[in-house]
Amino acid sequence: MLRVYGSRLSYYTGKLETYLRYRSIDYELLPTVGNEREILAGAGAVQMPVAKLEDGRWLSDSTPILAWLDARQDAPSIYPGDPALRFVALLLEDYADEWLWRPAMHYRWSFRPDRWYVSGALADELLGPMPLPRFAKQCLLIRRQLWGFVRGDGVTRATRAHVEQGYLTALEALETVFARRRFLLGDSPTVADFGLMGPMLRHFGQDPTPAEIMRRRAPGVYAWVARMWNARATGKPPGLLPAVDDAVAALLREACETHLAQLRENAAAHTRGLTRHDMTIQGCRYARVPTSRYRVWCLEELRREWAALDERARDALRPHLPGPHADVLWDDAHASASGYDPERRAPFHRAINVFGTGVPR
Ligand SMILES: N[C@@H](CCC(=O)N[C@@H](CS)C(=O)NCC(=O)O)C(=O)O
Repeated sequence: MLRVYGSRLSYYTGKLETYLRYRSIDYELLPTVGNEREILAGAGAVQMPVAKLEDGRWLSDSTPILAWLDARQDAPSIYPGDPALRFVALLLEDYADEWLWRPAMHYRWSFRPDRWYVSGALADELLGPMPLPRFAKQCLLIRRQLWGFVRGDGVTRATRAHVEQGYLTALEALETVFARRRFLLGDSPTVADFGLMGPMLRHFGQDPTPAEIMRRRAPGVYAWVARMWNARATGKPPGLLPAVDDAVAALLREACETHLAQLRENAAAHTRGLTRHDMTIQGCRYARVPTSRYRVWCLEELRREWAALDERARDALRPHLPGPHADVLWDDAHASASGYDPERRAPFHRAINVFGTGVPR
């Protein structure tokens, strides 16, 4: 039995829960609030989710948690055996984790119906014992999230349309994929599907405004969210694509133009010691976004995966990884040292939040 500290409304808790259900791993969902001291001491950072094994060890960060759990399964892996397809899956997981986060927070907290629904649910779930009226708890939550993760993360009148377009583009690409097959890369879910469940399950598929957009524009994606939630490993060979098709290529192009461009700017800012920086993504200028040491580590991990590929896999991938953004994967000019988890102990490391101590400062 795994103890998972998180929330029924949390992005990365949804990703982990989908995986645990897929593998039929028993877990108990516990609140983070009220257990902060224990979590901080055991896991290094208070974030959702963190998990505790029966032997007392703590696990942090959904990406290494999934990798660690999956390596222990006596069943076909969610990481594709083909090295090129494995890289595609890892890149899409990171794009889902770190790029779609901004539109997910924007839709949740910028739209009135969404923020009142979510703040009410979070107030009940997380802040129950706090001696304040429910309305006051909701106001506290809305202020923290809106100023921290929306306005504090570069969403302004100038960038809002681009932020929303990021969601719509993902929906369009995924709708094309799910018109052809059940999961992103074939007949079984890979880590790319689990990664995309982060934004798609608890935010876009559940918050009123983006969920209505999903139902109208991409009913195939809406059905895939339910399919993923209900998916159980069968033990059969995964039946994945022999190579990237045009539908996945469209998503990869978007991931390069957005997420890899963001990782490049973030790494450059980190090297220069900047706590905030400007970035231009697909022609849209974001001012003073917070620099993330955690995302420097994400880039290091992707670069490590790229460096481990043989020439055949690289040749298969290069046409789908457009420059100049994808250069960040192989060009040493973009290398930046996070100094995070140097002993490679994740998910049993001392974790850090994506931004400083939680919300951007
Ligand atoms: N990289 C981590 C990110 C976890 C994370 O940032 N979770 C959010 C909630 S979904 C959180 O706890 N944010 C901290 C805060 O709001 O202070 C993972 O993949 O698990």
